[in-house]
Amino acid sequence: MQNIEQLKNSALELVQNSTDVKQLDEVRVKFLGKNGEITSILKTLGKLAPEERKTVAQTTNEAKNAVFAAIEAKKAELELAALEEKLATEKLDITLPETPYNLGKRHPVSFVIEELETIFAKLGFSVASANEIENEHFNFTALNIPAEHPARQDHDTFYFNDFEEFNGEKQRKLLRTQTSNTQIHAMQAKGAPLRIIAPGRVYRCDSDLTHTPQFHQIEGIALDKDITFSHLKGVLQVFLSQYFERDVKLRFRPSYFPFTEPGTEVDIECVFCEGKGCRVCKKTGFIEVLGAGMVHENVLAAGGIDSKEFQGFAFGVGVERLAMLKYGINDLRMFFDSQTEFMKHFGKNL
Ligand code: 2U9
Repeated sequence: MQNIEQLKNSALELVQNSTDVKQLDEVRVKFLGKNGEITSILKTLGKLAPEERKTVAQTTNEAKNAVFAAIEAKKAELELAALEEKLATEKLDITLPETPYNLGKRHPVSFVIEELETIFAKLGFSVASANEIENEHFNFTALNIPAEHPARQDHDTFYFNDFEEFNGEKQRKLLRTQTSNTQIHAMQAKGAPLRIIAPGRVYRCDSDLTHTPQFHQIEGIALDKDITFSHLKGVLQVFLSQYFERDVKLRFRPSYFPFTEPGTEVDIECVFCEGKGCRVCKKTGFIEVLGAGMVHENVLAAGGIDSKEFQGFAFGVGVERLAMLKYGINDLRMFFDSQTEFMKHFGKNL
């Protein structure tokens, strides 16, 4: 019993004299470890006479608990002291350069599409999409573009060699030349009233300074019982003013598109010279931005819509063109060159 008391006292002394956590752990192992000096006494209890066993066990357990509690308390004390010392001496060098990393940027086409989706969402339009591989019916016939129309000729359209059956006829497959197939599919699937925009990739066999074989469009359509040309004017006024972040002045010129009647081309007052006349607007004060009109009755019929009950407007705009005008990008081909410098300059942080 005296031995146990001595053992406890020497353990407690070693605990108190420990100056770091490692030393403290050595004390724990020495007394309370698997073969520790206090643990060993507990293991020999069986050899003692029953009347001795109880008191020895009790005293040993008390010693064990006291040493364990002292170790825990000392450990907390040492850890706190170490932390305080670290906080007092450690200096953070905020002038060190950051670890360099190359974060990508969003392509202007992507963020312009997102900007326009946000604007049109506020006007009650939802976003629709359809396949880029289409057949002649959905790309041309349904849009009132007759077989002899120049846009159908091979030089404007990328055709595939294969055909698919539609309306009992063989339809040649192609890469869509505008996103309008989306609206035809939506009319057939959802009917009217309908208010959607169709952003997406389109393809035309054309390549020069101002044309690339692949580009992006956003088209929109609004069908209801009482939609008029005034609604078209109002929607375009809000859309272009929000996009260009100023109160833009619009000019509507009569124009012809097979899928609209009447049709119009829409200009904005030149964003570079504010209408005074400059090189960009060729001294006219206006820049052409989009085409629009009231949806042709043949197109409504192709979408399964009764033109006696429903009518509406549609418009189409080139995404790259809008991006060039707002962000001062002067070469269309830069959008597709995959030059990282272009993205660093015109891209948007994610
Ligand atoms: C349906 C009915 C009507 C979409 C329209 C235009 C006029 C137009 C051009 C703008 C620049 C194409 O990218 S561009 O070269 N688009 O001028 N687009 S009306 O009319 C539709 C579309 C779908 C069912």
